[in-house]
Amino acid sequence: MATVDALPGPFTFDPATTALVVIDMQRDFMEPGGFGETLGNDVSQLRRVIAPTEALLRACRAAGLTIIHTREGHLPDLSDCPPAKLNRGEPSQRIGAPGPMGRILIRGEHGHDIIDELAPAPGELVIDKPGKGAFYNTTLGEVLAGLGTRSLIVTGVTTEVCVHTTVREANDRGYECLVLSDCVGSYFPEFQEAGLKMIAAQGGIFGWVAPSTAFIAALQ
Ligand code: C5J
Repeated sequence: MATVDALPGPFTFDPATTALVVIDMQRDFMEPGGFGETLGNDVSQLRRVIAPTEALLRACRAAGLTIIHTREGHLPDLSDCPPAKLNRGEPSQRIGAPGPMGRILIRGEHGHDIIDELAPAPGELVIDKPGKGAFYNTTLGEVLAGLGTRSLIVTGVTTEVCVHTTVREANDRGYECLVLSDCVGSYFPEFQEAGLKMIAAQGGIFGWVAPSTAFIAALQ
């Protein structure tokens, strides 16, 4: 077992039953011209997450940890995108509309894929998800059950949307979740701060929070 100095208290995990989940580090959220920018966001806010996540991936690969990447996106015919999601934003820039990186948030398009810096290594799992949570309408639950996973180390974007939704889903399913504060990002600094506080408040109501350096130190 290993222990990380975290909030609201020590996070103890067994690397053999722990998986790193890297959420939605896609061009569509991270680069100009994608889904994130069409919703009016400043995508440069997310760039600071890349370097610590690269270091984290190196450490997790060296330690032999299970690594899972997720991508948010939809089928080309949009049959998996409910109107409540589709009808957001300016009509010419909605999900499925053509953009500089291909159709916005559509599987198989350049913008939908993970940024080059954090590209999955051979053998790492990639879970495509139509929603904000990584468990909704995906095989993630079955995959984790098959691996005997008990703890999740969660990173990615955005803190208050897909990271929060996934951690809440995971917590309800019995996983212990550690969110790495410097490896998650929001377009809104105030949401980043509040989003992290919400996880660890109330005795760790749905998880723990620590910097990636503390997790890497515990892993070694
Ligand atoms: C959003 C995400 N923000 N990956 N998706 O729409 O957080």
